[in-house]
Amino acid sequence: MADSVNSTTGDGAEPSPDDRIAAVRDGALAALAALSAAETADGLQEWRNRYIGRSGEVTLLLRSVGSLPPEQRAGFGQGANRLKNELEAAFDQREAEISATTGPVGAIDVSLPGRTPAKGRLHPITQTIREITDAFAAMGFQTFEGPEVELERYNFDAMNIPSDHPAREMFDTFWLDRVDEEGDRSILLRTHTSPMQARIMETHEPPIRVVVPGRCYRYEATDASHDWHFNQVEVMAVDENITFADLKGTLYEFARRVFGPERKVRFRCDFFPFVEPGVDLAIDCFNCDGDPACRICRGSGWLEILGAGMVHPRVLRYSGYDPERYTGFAAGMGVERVAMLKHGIDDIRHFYTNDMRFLSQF
Ligand code: FA5
Repeated sequence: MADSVNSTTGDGAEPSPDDRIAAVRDGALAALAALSAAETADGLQEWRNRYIGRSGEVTLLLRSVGSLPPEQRAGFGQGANRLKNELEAAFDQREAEISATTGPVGAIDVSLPGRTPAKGRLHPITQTIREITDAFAAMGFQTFEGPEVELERYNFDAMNIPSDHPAREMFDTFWLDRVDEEGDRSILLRTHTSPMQARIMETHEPPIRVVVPGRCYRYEATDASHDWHFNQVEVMAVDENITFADLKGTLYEFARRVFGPERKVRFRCDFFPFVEPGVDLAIDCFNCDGDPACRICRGSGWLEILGAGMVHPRVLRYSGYDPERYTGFAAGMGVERVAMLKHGIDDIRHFYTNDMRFLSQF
């Protein structure tokens, strides 16, 4: 743009002031006429910036008035102002012409087919957590959440697993490097949601009926039904006179609500240091009829979804409850396992690979 303002004549002499105005005028009008009807608002705006904008060629002409000999200044200034008005009028006219053929410049063409907005959705595990907590809410259970980075004291000691107890080996644990005053590592990524049993009992009075969804972490090898991080929902009821029949009735009702009445449920004795007696609950495998090669149930015909039992008297006592007066049941279920059974998913790792072909099915 500076070229036309400072251009010289072919013989090297400075162009006259009138020639400079004429050169800008010719260039600007030619460029304006060349803007095709297909031109967008951008093309018009570019032209405006180049010629009559704040740093446009006409503005530069006007700014150069001061450098002319005094006798030329008034005439040149008037000529440049006239050019500015002329180009503004030409611009308005051209814009109107283009609008007449294409519609208002920059306007939205409402006759174009619409674009479907991409709709987000909840992750299948979030959906499953909500289904589980809803099923328990209908039975009077409140939902709580707790920390994923947990103190050893809650994850193990409060759960009747002191540091010298072999049951610690049941949990392959991610420890944080931070050490306490004794030089021990005492903070970890929780291995289960059970520590929330103690946290809730410490801060609440019976009767307690709670469910606690949340992530858990274990330093273990992954396969079709095990991941190194997964979600659990802890279930706990504590009051006077809670019995094993309450545990069975509640978990059967949960299974009926979430899986439907036709699915088979199996209770078996199991050991967890924080319950007595302990059980695990399994649902019949959707993938096979006891085929030994089944990668989900390894031929057992069942997929375990939760551990449960009557809250151990030591756990009650640790949290300040009198086990002579209060009893309770607790359970911890794997959310991914529930989702696998509900939707017939044959590998737990599908949930966390972020493959839209998988996720968009839910
Ligand atoms: C526990 O974690 C106990 N806290 C459960 C419990 C709570 C028992 C209250 C008694 C009273 P377990 O390690 O079995 O137990 O895990 C419970 C459930 O979490 C399993 O049944 C399974 O569904 C799920 N789970 C455990 N490990 C994994 C894993 N690596 N990947 C996916 N799901 C898992």
